[in-house]
Amino acid sequence: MLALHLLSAGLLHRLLPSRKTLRRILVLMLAAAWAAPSSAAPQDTTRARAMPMNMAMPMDSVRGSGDMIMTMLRNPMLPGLRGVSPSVDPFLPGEGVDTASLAWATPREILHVADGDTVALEARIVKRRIGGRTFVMYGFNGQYPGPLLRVAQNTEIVIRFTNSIDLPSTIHWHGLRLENRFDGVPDVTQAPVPPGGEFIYEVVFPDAGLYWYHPHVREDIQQDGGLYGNMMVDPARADYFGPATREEFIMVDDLLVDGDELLPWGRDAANFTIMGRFGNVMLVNGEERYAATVRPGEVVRFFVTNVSNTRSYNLSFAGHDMKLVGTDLSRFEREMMVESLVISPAERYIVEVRFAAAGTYALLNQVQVVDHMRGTFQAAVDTLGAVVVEGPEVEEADALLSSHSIMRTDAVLEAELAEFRPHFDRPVDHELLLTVDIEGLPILVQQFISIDTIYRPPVEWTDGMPNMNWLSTSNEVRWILRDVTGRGADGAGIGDPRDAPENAEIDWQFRLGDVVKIRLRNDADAFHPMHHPIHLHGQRFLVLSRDGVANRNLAWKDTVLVPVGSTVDLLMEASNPGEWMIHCHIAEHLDAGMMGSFRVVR
Ligand SMILES: [Cu+2]
Repeated sequence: MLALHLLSAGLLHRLLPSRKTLRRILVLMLAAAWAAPSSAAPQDTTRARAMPMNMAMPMDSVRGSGDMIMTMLRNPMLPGLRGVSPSVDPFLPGEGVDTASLAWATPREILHVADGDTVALEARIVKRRIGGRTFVMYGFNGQYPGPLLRVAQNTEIVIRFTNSIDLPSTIHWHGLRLENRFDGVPDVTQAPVPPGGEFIYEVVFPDAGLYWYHPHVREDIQQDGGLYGNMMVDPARADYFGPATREEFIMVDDLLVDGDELLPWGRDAANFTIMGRFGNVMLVNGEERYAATVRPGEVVRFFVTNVSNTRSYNLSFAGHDMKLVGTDLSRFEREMMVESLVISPAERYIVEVRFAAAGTYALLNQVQVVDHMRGTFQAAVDTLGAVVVEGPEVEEADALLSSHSIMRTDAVLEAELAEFRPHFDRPVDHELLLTVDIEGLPILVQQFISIDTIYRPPVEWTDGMPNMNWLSTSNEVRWILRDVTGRGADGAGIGDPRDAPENAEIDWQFRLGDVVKIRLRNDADAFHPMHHPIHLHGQRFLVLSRDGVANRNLAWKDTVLVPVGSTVDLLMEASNPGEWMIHCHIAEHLDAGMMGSFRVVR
């Protein structure tokens, strides 16, 4: 087996039989392994600790797609791979810290912060109780999620950040067009803040809406460990939002639990780098179940943020249409009713839901699950919580019914977009191919991943190959933004595609005020293609089109989901000087290199 490790992927392809034949062999091997799990996989607890495929999980905490993951993880590893573990040492938060000395995390507070105020945010090691088990995790000011900072548009505040965790850290203010030196990118805009260190951020809020903050160092551990919080920027315009009786802030997340512990992260590099780290426990605002109680006739404005490392969601409130109002940096041109909301990591959406009648309505995540081992698709539903509607109808129910049925347009946004419309049909300025390079994984894993690309769902809603994924680390997997500008459809039009700048080599420069068309193309022929939520720092962009189909309802965004095989055209306004990141917001893809930068100069 060790000797086989040394073989390169290229050599493998020449030596081994066709994909179809291999798939048949693998399926037979898997069938044999599944037929005799107890003899093939001894339930030794020390090995279970190291190998997630043997771990046990109480079924009461497992639902829907989480259930799917656990089923996969409990299956024995491919024959020939037992005892193989990732090429990184395990890491858990707070190793060596006396758990008894740690404070229990508390639910988030809402901090109303006025112009010029200073807020202290401290990243701490905390104890959390989730599903009857105690975990050592992280929390800003000891809270889950971190404090919700509520500010007025066009204000400026100061954040005194103290790093009291066991890793270097920073805070990135996701979506804010703030001064470059406060963007929180380690070794680009600031030195990482060492454990025990401090950093002062000056944070401005030029755009109304919903934002969030999180570390920009090892997000796969720190953000996943609980370091995230929302920022709500209340609009200067009184008519920005329509009538609603209540506001609810929802941060959706998932956590990967292995028996009584969290499944370890990689110490020096991320594990789970192919698909990203999918959790098996769904969390809303850090709790296993979301619960709200409203009265009949209420219209609730939900502010939704996806803070998961990799999981995208398809959210709905059973039986209720949602009015789609806003997203990352603005409202939509036109409000519209939708049945469900697809939200990828780091995106935000603002939706309004009218609850007419008494009852209990589940908050659902309804997705299609691909089982890469069996090559099958199936529907999966997670219940993330519920809204209970009870009591007497609210007095303003009739007025709310009529206002909720009106789809408003944003005249201010329309006027602003008029300046940009002349640029909509211009040629593409820059084109990035989103792809991957995998080398050095065990031969069977490499082959399986290669074969598995026969199934290329546009979005991977869950992890259909968790064992392979767990073994893949940033040492073997390199996710790539490849600048193929002017190189034609396959990226080979002009010059050798291998010479195209990748990730850190990308060196775009724009002038302040430039309007730039950026094409993102997700390579369906990659070794293992995956969707990518691509995030641009410090600027705002419009999603002009998907696969050549024009977007007829625009909004300013900072993060866009690019499904497998899709081409998405963005129009970016270079409105903020500095050196800014463009990267995938799947935390493990970022760790595995999927980041470049561009400069905006005056
Ligand atoms: Cu990605």
